[in-house]
Amino acid sequence: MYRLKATLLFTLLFGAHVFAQTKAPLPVIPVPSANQMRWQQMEYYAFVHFSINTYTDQEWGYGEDDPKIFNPTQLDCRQWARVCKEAGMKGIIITAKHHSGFCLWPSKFTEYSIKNSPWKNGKGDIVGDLAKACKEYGLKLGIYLSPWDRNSAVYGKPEYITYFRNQLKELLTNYGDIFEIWFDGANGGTGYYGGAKENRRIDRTTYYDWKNTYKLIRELQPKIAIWNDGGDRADLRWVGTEAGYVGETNWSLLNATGDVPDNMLRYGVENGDWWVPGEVNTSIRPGWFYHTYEDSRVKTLPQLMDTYYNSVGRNGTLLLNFPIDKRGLIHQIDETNAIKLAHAVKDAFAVNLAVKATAEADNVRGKDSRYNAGKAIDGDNNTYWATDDEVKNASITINFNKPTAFNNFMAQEYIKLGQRVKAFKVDALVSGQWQTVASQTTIGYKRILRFPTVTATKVRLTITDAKASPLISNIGIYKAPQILTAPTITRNKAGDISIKADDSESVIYYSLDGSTPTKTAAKYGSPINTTGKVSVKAFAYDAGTGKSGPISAESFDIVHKDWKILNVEDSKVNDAIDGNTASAWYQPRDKKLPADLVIDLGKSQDLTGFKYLPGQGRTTGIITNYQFYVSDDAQNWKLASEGEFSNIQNNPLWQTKKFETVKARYIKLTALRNTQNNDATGYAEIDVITP
Ligand code: FUL
Repeated sequence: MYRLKATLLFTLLFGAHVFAQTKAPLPVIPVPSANQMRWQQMEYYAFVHFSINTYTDQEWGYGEDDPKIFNPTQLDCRQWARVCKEAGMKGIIITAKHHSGFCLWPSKFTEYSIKNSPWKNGKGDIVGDLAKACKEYGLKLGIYLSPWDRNSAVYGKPEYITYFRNQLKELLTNYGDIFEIWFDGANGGTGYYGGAKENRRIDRTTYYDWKNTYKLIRELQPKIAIWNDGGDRADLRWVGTEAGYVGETNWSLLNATGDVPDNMLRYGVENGDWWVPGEVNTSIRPGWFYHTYEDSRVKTLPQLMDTYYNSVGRNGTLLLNFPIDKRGLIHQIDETNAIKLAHAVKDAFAVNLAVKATAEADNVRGKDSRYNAGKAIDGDNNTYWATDDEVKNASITINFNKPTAFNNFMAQEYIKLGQRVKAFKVDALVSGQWQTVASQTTIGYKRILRFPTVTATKVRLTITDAKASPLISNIGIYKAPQILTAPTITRNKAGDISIKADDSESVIYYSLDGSTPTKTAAKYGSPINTTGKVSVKAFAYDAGTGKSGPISAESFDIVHKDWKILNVEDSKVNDAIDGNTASAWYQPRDKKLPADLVIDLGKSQDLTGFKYLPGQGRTTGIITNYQFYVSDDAQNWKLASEGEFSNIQNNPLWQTKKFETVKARYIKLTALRNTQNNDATGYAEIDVITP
């Protein structure tokens, strides 16, 4: 009894004293929910886009295509899961229903699904197959259910919400745990709508009654993370682009209410009152759906590596899309490149040089060993270096004790107690002198910086500003191997081909006949003049390491040398046919739609299609609906093609339209509508396709 009392007294006196000195840091609100935390730790997972429009070569199905055309010959969800696993991903989100309304599971509530396709005689269930495959490979499953349904007769009416929720119930009940649900922001517009074929507009803020839809979702799947681009705030946010990056400054916060303009999507809101972390969604190819003509446009290792650093390395997660091909498989090139990324990431972060070093901080919370510098290099995410409450500017120094080369720096905040760091810098002690390697803003869950190799004995992380005492749970210092980039191949109006590598020290080898170049191929020196169709391939070679970079490929059709734009006086209009994708021409401000661009090809040609590239890096003047005419005399025009450039707003890349062969000397592209429903019209390039 006496001993118990003594212990109690001791604890009260001394224990309380120690406790008072080193109270655990209070959270800086808002903080992530357990679901958001679990999701963030996944870091990298896959999207698969597959639907009826895979078979019509479209990005967006209109909702009218016959389910009979959906007939994959080798569909294998286990292949998808194997590739994703080998690619280092932690889950797969499937387009169970894309905008066309076509369902990849046999929904009881519609006939527009695989049950009316020839695949497995209508007895198949792709969502079910994928759920099984994910289980087998230890991956989590996510669902994309398009709120917009271009097939449904009741889309736009209140009955559709019941239909939509019925489908949600099927998907969230029958396939086990779902880690994420994805509701795309493209909502309303033209569609088949059960034969009505009309334009249906909805009010994105009210139509779906998200509040009650979320309630239903959380009841069915308590551990889910909800991604929503429009409507009410959900758990995760879009980063405002599909190009594969989030802002360098990236707060995992938004405000619970109010509009979310692009800059908030990109950078978050520093003083936001709602935890909404960013997810970087991008495709491994230009499009989300499979198109054979994109086989040579699969993102290469350096491009994927950039995407990785610009997402996972910037406090985001990476949702990388594989377009499933017509066979029902992830294409070999996509597989190869994604696995190369996994190896490169593994190699880059294989050895954390900080682990064997010692660490010291200029301030440690309550001088308590539970919060000392060592906690930032112990490899444990649940421990952290913390400062006293009032200290928002502090340094931690990692001492290698000998000159050590590195080119990557990684830091993580203990975000369970909120995102705090507003600014930081990294210095290196090189030959006894401190040099600043990087000055940056936010850290968040994970921040990775790349820079030219430095050899230093010490590395110092200084938090220069924070919302409250910074809590650093992990620091990583790495020497990542160099990655050679694929050279850029361009052809100007005169037909001169230029090839450029990002690395100025490498040698470029190339071929002009579509064959794969090797080190015995021609060495690039200066621009090569070409007069006709040509298929160029090139790669950079680093003689220092004996390593070759990835091969880049570009195909060019007939040269533009004799092309003239007839209906515009402005000489800058040539930017639309100069072969330089970085330059663009825009119709004068007072020009109303429809707007024409008439081109004289110099002589009569057999044409089988055309290509349009909107101005790059600008969000204005992007044509969505067009007509394409041909003529022999620039007087009498014949319509060769008309339609929409689907998803061009989010993916403003080359648009290819094919048509029946026609002979013509003059072409006319008529812009009917643009992404912003105003009259701006721009062209980075227009090209033709010949047989
Ligand atoms: C976009 C959609 O319109 C695309 O088709 C794709 O599904 C992408 C992930 O989201 O906004």
